[in-house]
Amino acid sequence: MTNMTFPESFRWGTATSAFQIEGGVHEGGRGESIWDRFCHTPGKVANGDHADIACGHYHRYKEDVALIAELGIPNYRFSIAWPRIFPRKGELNQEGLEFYSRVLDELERHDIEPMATIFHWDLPQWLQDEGGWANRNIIPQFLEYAEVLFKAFGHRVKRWNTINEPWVVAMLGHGEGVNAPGHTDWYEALAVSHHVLLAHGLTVQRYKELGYKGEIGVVLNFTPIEAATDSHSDRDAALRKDGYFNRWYLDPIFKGAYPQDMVALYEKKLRPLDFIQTGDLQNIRTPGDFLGFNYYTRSVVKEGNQFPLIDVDYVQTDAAKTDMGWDIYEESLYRLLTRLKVEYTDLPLYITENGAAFDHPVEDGQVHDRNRIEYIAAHLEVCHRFIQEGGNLAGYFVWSFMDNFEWALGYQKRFGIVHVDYDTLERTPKDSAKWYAEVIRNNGLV
Ligand code: GBH
Repeated sequence: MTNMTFPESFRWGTATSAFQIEGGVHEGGRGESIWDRFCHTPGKVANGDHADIACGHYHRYKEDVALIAELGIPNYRFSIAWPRIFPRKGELNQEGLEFYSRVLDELERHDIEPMATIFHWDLPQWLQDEGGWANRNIIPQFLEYAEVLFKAFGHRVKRWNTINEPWVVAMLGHGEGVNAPGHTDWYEALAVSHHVLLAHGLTVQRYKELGYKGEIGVVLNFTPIEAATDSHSDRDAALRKDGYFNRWYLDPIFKGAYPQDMVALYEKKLRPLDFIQTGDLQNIRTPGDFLGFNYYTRSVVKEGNQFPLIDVDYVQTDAAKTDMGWDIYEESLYRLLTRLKVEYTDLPLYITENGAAFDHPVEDGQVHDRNRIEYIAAHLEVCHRFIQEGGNLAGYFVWSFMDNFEWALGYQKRFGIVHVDYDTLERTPKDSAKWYAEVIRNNGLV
């Protein structure tokens, strides 16, 4: 019989992002985002799916917040759509601010604490037209946007995420090209990565300068890497992929320097990283008040040429997989937590996303998603172990509150603990939602 009680102060939550759930893309004065453009470019998103309607949260936010409350989930992480706030250059849209103000009203009415993400990938198209994240001039624009949010909501939102997953913005958006804006230029991707990190650091500084007392931090995505064999060449391959995925973000934020082995490799493969200017790394080294991170899976690699930027091959394992094809492997979350503590930071950690894509039908108003429950339970067990051993894990947010638009994969992948019928937009809490409600009530696994 397990009895895994979490600390009283532990924050249980669930997460979403604006573009993935809101819809209403032409409403409330919202402008176009790079993801609208990407969705409506043939061949970019599976099945030609787009997010014009998505979960219809723009109109159903009251119902959604009420459901979060009914499940007893005390923390809700959501993102603010930049194109609702600045639909066009220099144009501040009050209606956009009012929408999020109404969302906050509902959260307050139900005693749910917000955690707001300033940027979760939906860049205004007008900014992309000026070069987007590849152009360093985006940084003052980001700071202006962040400051508008702080002034509008800083007294109501006590926990901020600057940027969700710099690696994805940079590498999937500008290197691999599977995400908007769909560019495939590794040098550009590294410049983007740098500008995103800089925007993060300067935003934290701005928040503090303005005198706000809440918590602010970045959200990184980590994929722990394992070598397929013990050979030197495979271990080096794993080190490179770890550099590419993880250290490239952790090292500048916590140690004030990019990892030297990766700088040397990138400069050899590409060209000198001349977008790094004097003083940048001091500004990036601004972790803020916590480290948020998203964890889904590990990756096993060997030396090879499948991925020429870093000379690695991806290796299939026989671990059970989610519908994303990702290994279910909670032990690497445990090792990751430990590594963050030993090598990087004593700051509170938040798991700002963890969850699994599995598809189950609605049967008699129920959705029996046992494998999602098992996935979350297994990951919570290692969280508990880490806390027992003195680890500073402050909270856990299930991705996602409801099924939603899974970016380039469209609506096929269902991460929600609440099922969404995309024809009727009806919400049905899955077994996992009821189970998670029980976990929260018990403050742990019993
Ligand atoms: C998050 O991205 C996003 O924040 C969220 O919007 C999204 O819906 C959610 O996750 C689910 O995808 O190729 O096997 O090495 C997660 C993105 C997931 C990217 C893991 C890297 C590595 C898997 N990351 N992935 S592998």
